[in-house]
Amino acid sequence: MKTRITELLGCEYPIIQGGMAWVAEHTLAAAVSNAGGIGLIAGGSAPIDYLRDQIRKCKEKTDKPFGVNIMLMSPNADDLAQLCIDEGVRVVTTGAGNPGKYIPAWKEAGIKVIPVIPSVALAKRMERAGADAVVAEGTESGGHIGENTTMCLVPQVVDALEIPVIAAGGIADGRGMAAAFMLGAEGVQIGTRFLASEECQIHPTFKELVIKAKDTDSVVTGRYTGHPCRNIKTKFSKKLANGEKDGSLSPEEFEQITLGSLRKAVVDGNVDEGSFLCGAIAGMVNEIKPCSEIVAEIMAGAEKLLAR
Ligand code: TUI
Repeated sequence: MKTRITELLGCEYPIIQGGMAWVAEHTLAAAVSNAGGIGLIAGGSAPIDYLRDQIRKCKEKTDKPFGVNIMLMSPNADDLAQLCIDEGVRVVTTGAGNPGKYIPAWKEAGIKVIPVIPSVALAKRMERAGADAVVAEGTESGGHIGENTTMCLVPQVVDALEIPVIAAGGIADGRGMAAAFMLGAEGVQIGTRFLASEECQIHPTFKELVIKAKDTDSVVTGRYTGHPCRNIKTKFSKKLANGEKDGSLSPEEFEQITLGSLRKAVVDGNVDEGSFLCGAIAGMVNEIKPCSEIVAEIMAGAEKLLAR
């Protein structure tokens, strides 16, 4: 399948793996790239040496293009942004903020720049700032989210921009991909489906929570802190949601008890104190498979529908 996204990124299929903080490390990224998509390594709030090591290890595992996600709320985003230039990274996606100040240097270095955006206004700003494409991310996504849904956001962003649009949020199979293309997207970004992949290095408890999740098993917490996050429902995330609703947990207390909670979920599988970030589509993810099978199934499903 050829779109402006496969041409821009030099990949076989227009499927980009989400740059999930703490989750998206080099094994997963290399597996998705080797499957024909674009794997991403998440910079998150990682130390610079960790990300450098991950980029180099990924290059050892694949000769296909892969990228890095820069989480702009990270205190060391400046250093991680420069590292991408120094290490010859080919694709950068960004999240949780406006990457405008980094775009000129990334473009100068020949990096393809793809900001993740939750609104038309920010999408337009990113196009004007020189972005090569955008990921229009609906509120169905896992992690830090905006308010608009994929179904509403994607066609409006497509109408507002000249550059290609990648749809994200609630896509986990060929039907979702075909639907996104009907809305005008030329690529999809997929996170939750890859959580339940063989190559994903998260704690087995995290994978089990994804596989067991039903349609109603995701919850958004932290709206009152200004950083709403979609999680799998657990005792911990329900406690946060209730504390927010009934006022028993102040925003400061919320920030305090969620500090380090991504690591506790991903590395320790700690269901009492961990935040298991996950999209609303988890109910449809029921089996752990290799990334190559996941990508092949999504592509086969989408191509069949789009050929009708
Ligand atoms: O970034 C994400 N998803 C994430 S980042 C993350 S780590 C984190 N940990 C604690 C608190 C917050 C984040 C977990 N999941 N997705 C892309 C995304 N970007 N969603 C929403 C946005 C966004 C929001 C505001 C992008 C730009 C933006 O701009 C505001 C401005 O500066 O105008």
